[in-house]
Amino acid sequence: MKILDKLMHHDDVQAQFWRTDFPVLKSRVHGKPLVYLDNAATTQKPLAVIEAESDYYLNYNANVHRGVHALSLRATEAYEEVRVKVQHLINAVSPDEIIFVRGTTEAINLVAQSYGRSRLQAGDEIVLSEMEHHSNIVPWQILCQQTGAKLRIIPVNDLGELQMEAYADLLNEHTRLVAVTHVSNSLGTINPVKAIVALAHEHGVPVLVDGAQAIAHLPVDVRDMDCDFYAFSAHKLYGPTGVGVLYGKAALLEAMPVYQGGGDMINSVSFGETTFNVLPFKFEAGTPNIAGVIGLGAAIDYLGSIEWDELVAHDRALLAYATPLLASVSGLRIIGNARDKIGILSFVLEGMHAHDIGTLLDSEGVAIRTGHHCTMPLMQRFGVPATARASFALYNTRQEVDALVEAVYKAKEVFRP
Ligand code: 7TS
Repeated sequence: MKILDKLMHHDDVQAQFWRTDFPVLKSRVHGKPLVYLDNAATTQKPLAVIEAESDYYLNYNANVHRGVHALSLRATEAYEEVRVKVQHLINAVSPDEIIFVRGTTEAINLVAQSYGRSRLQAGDEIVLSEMEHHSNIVPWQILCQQTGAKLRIIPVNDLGELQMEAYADLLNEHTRLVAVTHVSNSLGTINPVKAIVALAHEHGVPVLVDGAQAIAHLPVDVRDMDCDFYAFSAHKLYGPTGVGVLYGKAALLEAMPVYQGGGDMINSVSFGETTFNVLPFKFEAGTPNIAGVIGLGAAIDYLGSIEWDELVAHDRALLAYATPLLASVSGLRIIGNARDKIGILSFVLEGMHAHDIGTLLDSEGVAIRTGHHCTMPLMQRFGVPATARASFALYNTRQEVDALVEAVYKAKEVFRP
């Protein structure tokens, strides 16, 4: 125990050091030091990311892929360098497999409307799980309305884990696509994506993995996972909002029809016929979020200065510290107790609505998210309308967990009958 304490302490010292890179963490809220535990919604940004974006606007703002002038060339170079950084971050084969989009949501809609709409028809089936975020449900429902395909749902057990036997049973000759989350945003569950992909591939079915919650918590290797598509948002990876990535295997992306039409995605246009650009530009219509992409590059560089082992160990240590502390609060139930999970703690408190917990915690400076977390089917599965959710990032400390637990006790006092 002593050794564990020491290790955890070392871990906290490290987090205190990382904190200094994030200017907003010095803020006070309602006169209290900010305890930011809403990282699954969006992470805070290190100064390096903020400066990279402003450096672009201050020093070389220009459009990409179109100008021969110096600023445009510099902007294009900076933008394209990030594609290579993303390629290395997720171990894609080629930068052509990296499509810049608005975020996870747009990445999934792109696959649904391009890949899905061109290939699916009535009677086909798409397999999702019960723990999906709405952005990995609704695009498929729209596709089902358009094509007559049907959704099949992998159930979740009481711990919040996918039931793999049920998944195996769902795969059949009608299955055309599997779309599952790598990590649940409401439960923290890490899904066995490699096994999920392998099983689907046995049936010749491609798999889209929603990596929104995984990308900042786990090393991601799309080649090892062998997924066909992988989607994530920069803003959950210490980067800016409004930008994200769709990874797709080159052969699949090549064969897919274009998604949006406009500038940059064409080869030549006449009123009679338009021919399209090559990968990855074929899927990037219009002026992209150049500053956002450059900010994403800075976020990847920032994370590159930290060992994954350290990040994962810190996340696990915080979760291991916080879980028993919260669980010991009388009337508190943790939703999501998967054996393999990241630092996300969803809970309900007897006799209190989640929104009241959120408001009372806010008055103590503790920022958490409350509600259904865009996973309404999962809330139904657990028989709750909403949860309160604390989610950790690299800069969170045990001290902050203590502040959370203390604030929960205070909130309970307010609601004592
Ligand atoms: N998929 C998962 C698993 C998510 O957690 C989210 C966002 C998305 C997709 C959508 O990402 P976006 O960047 O396109 O919006 N999740 C959350 C959350 O848990 N709280 O706020 C947003």
